[in-house]
Amino acid sequence: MKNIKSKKLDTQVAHAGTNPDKTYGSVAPPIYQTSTFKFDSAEEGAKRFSGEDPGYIYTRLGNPTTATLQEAVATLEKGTDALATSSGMAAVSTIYMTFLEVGAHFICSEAVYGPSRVVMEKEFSRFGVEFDFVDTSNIKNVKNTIKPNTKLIFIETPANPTIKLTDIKACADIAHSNGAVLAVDNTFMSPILQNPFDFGADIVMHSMTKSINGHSDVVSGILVFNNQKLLMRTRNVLLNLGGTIDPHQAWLVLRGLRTLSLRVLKAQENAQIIAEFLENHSKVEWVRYPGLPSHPQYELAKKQMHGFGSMISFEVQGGVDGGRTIMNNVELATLAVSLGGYETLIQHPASMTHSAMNKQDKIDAGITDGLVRISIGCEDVQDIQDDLDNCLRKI
Ligand code: LCS
Repeated sequence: MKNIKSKKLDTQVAHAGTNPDKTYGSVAPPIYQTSTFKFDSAEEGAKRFSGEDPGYIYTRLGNPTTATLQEAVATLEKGTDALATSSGMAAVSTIYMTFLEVGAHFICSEAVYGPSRVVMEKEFSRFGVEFDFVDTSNIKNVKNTIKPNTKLIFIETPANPTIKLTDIKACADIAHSNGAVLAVDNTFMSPILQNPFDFGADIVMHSMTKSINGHSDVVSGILVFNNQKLLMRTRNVLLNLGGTIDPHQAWLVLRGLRTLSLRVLKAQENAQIIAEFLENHSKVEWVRYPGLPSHPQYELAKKQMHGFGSMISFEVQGGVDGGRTIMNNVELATLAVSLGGYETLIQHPASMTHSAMNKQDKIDAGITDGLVRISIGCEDVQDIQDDLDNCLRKI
């Protein structure tokens, strides 16, 4: 479709990404399940490698199915280009590898998806990278931590699993006045509910395992850019390190993406109702959901998000034992990690997704033993509520 960028969001979700099939007119894009591409002559092969001929060479370096997905996500995220990766963690570690080196300093939200923090503490520390994990929901902490050698600021907003928010614009201003790059993990929001480029972010990252694919059947990630220099630096690292996506994986994600706004908006509508139900329940100690006026950053949520999403954290009476009672008695919600699928998933971050984090760091970051995280799905909301109510009665 011509001028897709001028169209409304739902039209972009349905049509973004050029179908590479010019031969048969297939409506669904083909899966180019090939590792390599034939050259018509030695001269053409040389021209492809030199960049003079833009044709494909080898699937790790580029593939038409992957390109369609990248173009679609870049359009939805209001970027110009994207690089799809084999997992969300491949996207995270590619950014770290691209923008950090020995002696460089890194600032990150203290509550992020566990491995995004642990890979820095355990692996990148071996290469002499300096790092600070701070509560970026208070922007003063970022200001006080930045140093002349800070090269990368990485934030997650809302944060996994504390649902704390970080002011993207304020972080971008601090990063840029120091010559650093701001990368935003936008997984919890999807491109439908928040667009970090609008607030000055340099790179937007997603674990596409979550809402973008949305069917809990594919692991993948993506990095989106609106700056050619940053794109090319990152592209070289990704293609050489090899964390690129497979064409079949890309095709499945593109198939899931076509219903992204329908799923995200339905799950969000359900989440608002469930968050209010939990907040008013006598067995619930506290609830964190950006759509509740009780969220300490409700005003920031309204400013930088188009909606409040489908992720809720809460603690019930009895702390960790109460939380276990919920998780061991759910019938509709599934006790499993991951999020952003069509179905409701519930899990315990302290012993599951964030278990590799040091105990004190978890306490400092607000990942308490009693915190239960729920990813609300697209089921009938009354059934989700009845399921939770039934569990809460057992406490
Ligand atoms: N960023 C965020 C915010 C995530 O939630 C995850 C995975 C990742 C990055 C990594 O993506 P992956 O490599 O798994 O595609 N989050 C998970 C979670 O909360 N439960 O299980 C996985």
